[in-house]
Amino acid sequence: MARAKTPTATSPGQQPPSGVKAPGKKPAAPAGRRAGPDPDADAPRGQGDELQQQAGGPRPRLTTNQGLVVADNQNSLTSTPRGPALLEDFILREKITHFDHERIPERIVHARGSAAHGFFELKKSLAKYTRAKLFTDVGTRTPVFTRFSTVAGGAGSVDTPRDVRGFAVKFYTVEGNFDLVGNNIPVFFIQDAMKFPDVVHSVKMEPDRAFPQAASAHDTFWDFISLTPESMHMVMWQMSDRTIPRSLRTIEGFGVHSFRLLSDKGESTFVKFHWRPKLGLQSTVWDEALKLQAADNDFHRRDLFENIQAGNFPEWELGVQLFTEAEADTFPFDHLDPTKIIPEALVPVQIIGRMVLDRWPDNFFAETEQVAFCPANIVPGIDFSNDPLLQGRLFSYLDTQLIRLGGPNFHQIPINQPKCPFANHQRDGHMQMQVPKGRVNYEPSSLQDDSPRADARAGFRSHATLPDDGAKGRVRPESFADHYSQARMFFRSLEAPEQAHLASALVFELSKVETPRVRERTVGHLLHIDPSLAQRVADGLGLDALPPAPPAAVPPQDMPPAPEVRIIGRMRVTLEHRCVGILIDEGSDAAALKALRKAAEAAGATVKIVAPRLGGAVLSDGKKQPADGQLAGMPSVLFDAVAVLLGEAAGRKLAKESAAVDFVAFAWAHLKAIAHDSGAAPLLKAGNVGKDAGIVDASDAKAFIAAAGTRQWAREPKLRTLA
Ligand code: HDD
Repeated sequence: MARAKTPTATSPGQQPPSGVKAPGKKPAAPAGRRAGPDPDADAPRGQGDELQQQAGGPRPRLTTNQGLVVADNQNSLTSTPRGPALLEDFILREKITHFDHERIPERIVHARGSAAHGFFELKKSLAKYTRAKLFTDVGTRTPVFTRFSTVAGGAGSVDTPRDVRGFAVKFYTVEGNFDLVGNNIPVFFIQDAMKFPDVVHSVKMEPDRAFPQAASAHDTFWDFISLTPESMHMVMWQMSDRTIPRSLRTIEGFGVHSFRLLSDKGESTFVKFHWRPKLGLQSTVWDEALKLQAADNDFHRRDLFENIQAGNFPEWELGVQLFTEAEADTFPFDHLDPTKIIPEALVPVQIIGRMVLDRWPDNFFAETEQVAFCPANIVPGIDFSNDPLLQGRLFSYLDTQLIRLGGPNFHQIPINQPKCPFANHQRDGHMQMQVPKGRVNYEPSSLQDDSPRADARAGFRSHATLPDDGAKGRVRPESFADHYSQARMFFRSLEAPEQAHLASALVFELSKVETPRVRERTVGHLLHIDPSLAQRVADGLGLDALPPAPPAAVPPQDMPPAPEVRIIGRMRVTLEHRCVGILIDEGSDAAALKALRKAAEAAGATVKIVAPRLGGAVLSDGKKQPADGQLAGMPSVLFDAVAVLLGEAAGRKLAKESAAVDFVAFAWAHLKAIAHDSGAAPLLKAGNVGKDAGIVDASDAKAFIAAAGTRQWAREPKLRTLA
């Protein structure tokens, strides 16, 4: 059927095709015509123009990548208004081509991450041990970019699975970039980089079915783990509450490997790096972590963003453990084995500075996605150890950036560039951004005085390490053979609730494993770690009998407890930089709300108002209080503590509203404090909320603040069966 041909907009200079009405007079819009943004316009206009005018003020003009000003960003060029698009439309082609290439390969591990800018400030000089200026010049602030990540999930996966968290810091020092690429756990699954592709393949989604995403609770992971005894210490940490953190602001970070510090005289001291959160450690309970996945996929990213935007800058102390080669020789384990920690009773952690993250990136892709960390990025005064995992990493990261960022010039991307001068004779390659001048791109040379030269005094020098005795070969050192002693030390050092969580986590994960022999093989290893743990997990799985323990190359030794591995006791009892949710509805007590909010804010918390309607509710004083979130979309898992202030009628109504019942029931189940008034009593009853030190009268703001700063561990045994 022939239809009227109606233009919707034209570009300046473009004449309307003959026989077509010029824009400016409103033609009847025929059915099925192309949608145009503004058929009434005298001049070509689109939605973009309107938005610009609404926002007001001059704007930069939209151009192509060649700088050509674009007249119409709404319509492609067609032979007639309803005719085919023309290949000639270079503006459309440029735009679509660029869009088609917007994605780059995501990281094979640590794909999902969030990052922030900040600084590291040195408080205590390590000049005796190193000439690295970032560790000698007290008071100096070195800019940093820090990226946190989960390990197993893809870039679009959730923030709160049970998983290790990456903790990677790029220090832009005056002597070049130093990357401390660590995790929130101080040990690793494997001892040798040769096994890295295997452990990663096993934890990622299974290759034939492409699930589960971002989860270790499946057959291939536990198959690998149960055949890899060296992973047992890390498995204890992984199954502990460390891998379900409440916030990225409440995790520790560890450099994992031993590195070397080198003094001016070339003397070497080993060092392990520790990041300690100023807010203390805090984790979720497992049910809370699961519900957070549904409530907010971006929970950790949003938490980091909102706190930085609010000026609640997250802060960590940097600590070091320093020890000599001679001291290392006395340890009952090999410090070059990345499955071992150095207990703090053996080598204390000294705090030397602090890191503050105070600026959210301007652009996620340009910075957080394109940042390229590499453990080989070190500065004079720091060197590697022979840890075989570290040695493999020194190769892998540069290699991965070549494929991920597309070529050898990724160091020129602004987020990766050193902030000190850099110059060499490397040239050309994909995406070369620099325009080097002159004839000389080689050395030795005599044609150009300003061509860069090596500097033996200021430059990087490796430690002159003496070779070990022994033959070349593919061997695992005997000193790496004890796989269970530190796993036992970890488990036995935990507080009782933490031990129960760990056992429950193992039961949860292994219950998802379909192959009985994999489950049983894993429980067999637990016998070496702690027979009571093996029994709890076997009972939780419903095994008829304990499986045999596999042979242990070295029988486990009892080590003194290491209290530093606990979370309980290392959480700060505070509401500082935490978030309180207050549920209100029509008729809520205005004075009580005001008092509670004031007290929570004075304690350093952010307060968010939750109501059945986003528009809010009219309070007892007749004034309308807008809400920050609607009840169904803002459940209590999002808060560290909650309060419920309800008038009599609203309390009775919400007691029949499942989102409101869940609000209080889950706060109770997740061991959080709840302040309430008498109007909220029917709701608390409907949510089966019991009584304990965490359930307080809303009029007692002081008691609420004290209870809200912590979790009610004593409540837990009343609520769920712990393995
Ligand atoms: Fe790795 C990324 C931490 C062992 C190979 N790793 C990556 C990131 C962190 C870690 C935090 C993300 C960096 C970012 O935010 O961009 N990796 C560790 C720790 C390890 C470890 C603490 C053990 C102590 N990694 C390890 C080994 C290998 C790799 C043994 C290979 C032999 N890691 C990589 C990688 C990644 C990576 C494939 C993926 C994306 C990237 O490097 O930039 O090269």
